[in-house]
Amino acid sequence: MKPVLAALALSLLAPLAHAGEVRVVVKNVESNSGYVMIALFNDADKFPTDASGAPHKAKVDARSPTTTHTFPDVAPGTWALSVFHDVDGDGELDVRSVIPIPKEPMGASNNAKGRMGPPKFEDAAFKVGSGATEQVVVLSEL
Ligand SMILES: [Ca+2]
Repeated sequence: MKPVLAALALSLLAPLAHAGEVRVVVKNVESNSGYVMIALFNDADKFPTDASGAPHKAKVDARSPTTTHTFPDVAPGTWALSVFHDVDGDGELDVRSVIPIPKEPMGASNNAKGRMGPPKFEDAAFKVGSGATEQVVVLSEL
């Protein structure tokens, strides 16, 4: 391989080599029914519900009382987790019909809670470096 190509190959590999890992421990999962939906956001405007702002997403079989998932290859930076228990397994966060608040248990990193609304990105934000990061999210119902 020519030196230029070798340098290019290295520069392409470098971001992966420095990527971190985010281990998510979801607690207070009430039952084994449905899925635990986990989204890892780096876009504050999309957090916590617009999945287009979440480059990393996972749909994990619900395991009571604790469900875990690990996201590999997460770019270093500021991230926030949004988690909910999709109890009926329809892939969506069910909301109440009269007042639009969630009726399935949910949570966020740092266990950030919103006041009269969803949690804020800055409250849920945590840093990802090149190593492993563990976040414990305790689900609760509103
Ligand atoms: Ca649902």
